[in-house]
Amino acid sequence: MAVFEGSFAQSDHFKFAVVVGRFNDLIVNRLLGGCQDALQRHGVNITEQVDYAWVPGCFEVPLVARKLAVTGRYDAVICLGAVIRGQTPHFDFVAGEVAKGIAAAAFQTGVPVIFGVVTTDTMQQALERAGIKSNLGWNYAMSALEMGTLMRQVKGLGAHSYGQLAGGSAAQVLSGEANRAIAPDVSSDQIPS
Ligand code: INI
Repeated sequence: MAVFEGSFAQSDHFKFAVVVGRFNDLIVNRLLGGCQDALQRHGVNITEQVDYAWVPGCFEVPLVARKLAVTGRYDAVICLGAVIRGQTPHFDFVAGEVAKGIAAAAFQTGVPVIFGVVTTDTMQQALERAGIKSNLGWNYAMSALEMGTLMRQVKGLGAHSYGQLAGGSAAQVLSGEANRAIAPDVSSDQIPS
């Protein structure tokens, strides 16, 4: 039996990217602070081991997250943003697109892309999640550490092991052909295995 589980240590050789949507910067700056605090307290040098990208808002986050993930340089990409319903009628579009885009970026590249986007009805709720009560930036960093360490564990597994774990003939899921089907514009040597 194999049990794969990420940990929160052994992060000294890890590399992370953080993509921040600047919109609602009062909130996102606090999320970024919480995220950096958690990374730092788990042994990550937040200047040398972390790269940062700033984009105008959440809508632009997935494009840059995917671009960074596909380089293969990062153990995880952390996406931070805040979408607040009270401020705009297009909350649903922005929130929906950023969620879909982040999921696609992870799935297409094989790199953990963390959904660190606070979606709330009011600014008060957003503030509560960005430091007044707790700071979800911390949780997003922990997810990145956990997924980064987990992916290093499973990276060496061949298709045979995957088939066994999935309980069947899922080996082809890891093949270049399948990757090309979900990410036709990314050549297979760019997709981290
Ligand atoms: N971007 C956000 O990150 N959060 C929001 O709440 C938001 N609202 O409410 O409009 C928002 N809009 C900007 C959007 O992400 C794009 O930057 C913009 O539409 C340009 O493409």
